[in-house]
Amino acid sequence: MSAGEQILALAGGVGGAKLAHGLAMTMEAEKLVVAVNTGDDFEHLDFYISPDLDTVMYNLAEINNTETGWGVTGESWNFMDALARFGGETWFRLGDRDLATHVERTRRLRAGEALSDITENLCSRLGIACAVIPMSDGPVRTIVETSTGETLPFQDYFVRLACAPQVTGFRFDGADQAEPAPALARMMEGDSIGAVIICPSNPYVSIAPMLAIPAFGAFIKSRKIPVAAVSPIVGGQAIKGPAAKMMAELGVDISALGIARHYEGLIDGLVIDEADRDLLRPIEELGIKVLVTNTIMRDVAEKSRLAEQTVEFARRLKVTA
Ligand code: FO1
Repeated sequence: MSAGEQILALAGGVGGAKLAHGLAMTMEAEKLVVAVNTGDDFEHLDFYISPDLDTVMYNLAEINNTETGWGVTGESWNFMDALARFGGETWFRLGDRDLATHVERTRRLRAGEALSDITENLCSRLGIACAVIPMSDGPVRTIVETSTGETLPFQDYFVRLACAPQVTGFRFDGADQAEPAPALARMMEGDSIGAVIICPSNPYVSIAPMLAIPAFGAFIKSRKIPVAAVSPIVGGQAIKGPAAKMMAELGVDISALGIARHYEGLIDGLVIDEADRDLLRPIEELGIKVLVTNTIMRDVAEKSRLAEQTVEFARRLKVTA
């Protein structure tokens, strides 16, 4: 790979998976590397579940469940129904098809394979041509700090309690000790990456866990390579998920400007929606270049168009610090 040819996209959750899909549809496969958050991973019913890897993988393979935003399309729930009859734990729903991913991933992890190797193999079997790499092979676990003083493992907060607790902060257990997955570390040491794109993922629980890994954060913060983010907040609302609720609870302005301030010093450019055009000036005053376009990705055409525009914008950016 020639110098600067690759794009490193940081993704987690539905927004990240959608833009990753757009990137995969519009770029040559060898030029795209998608690094995926694993802070949401947990062990459940004795399976190792990696929700963001699953969501990115299913979206890129075009087998994602568009109704739920997670899991596989055309899903059946016989396993869950049977488990419910035994009084088993059903708050985290594993569909019959999705279950195959967790069974196979867990088996290989227990046999000693690295998460990144397993991911590479599962993606290849699903016909995904670009690189999809977990942020780390080592464990990093997002812990949600709440106003009652209680701390919650991420999936307890997100799924079991439906994001109801008021958040005061986040912790990423294990991040200090973690290294980027080997394939990512090699890319970060080389010169193939020409730009980084932070997908419209939740900045607190999808992107922050990656940046909390020292070598990962140092690479992004080194200011050697231009970094562009796509705002997950449009018209004062999160397109999906609890980002806006979290921002409110953390006392942050729920807007693309709030996102710009959050990423200030880290990004050179921010892609914002037409609905937020009036924020162009205040964001530029932070020293961040702005691209205003339609950022809602309802279909394949909208994903591809946003992906193309974001790549072009990111490649044109100059490192500002
Ligand atoms: N999210 C839910 O809201 N409810 C579920 O029952 C659920 C099950 C599930 C199973 C496998 C998987 O890969 C993801 C699943 N998710 C579910 C989504 C997931 O937990 C979150 O969307 C992410 O962690 C946030 O990005």
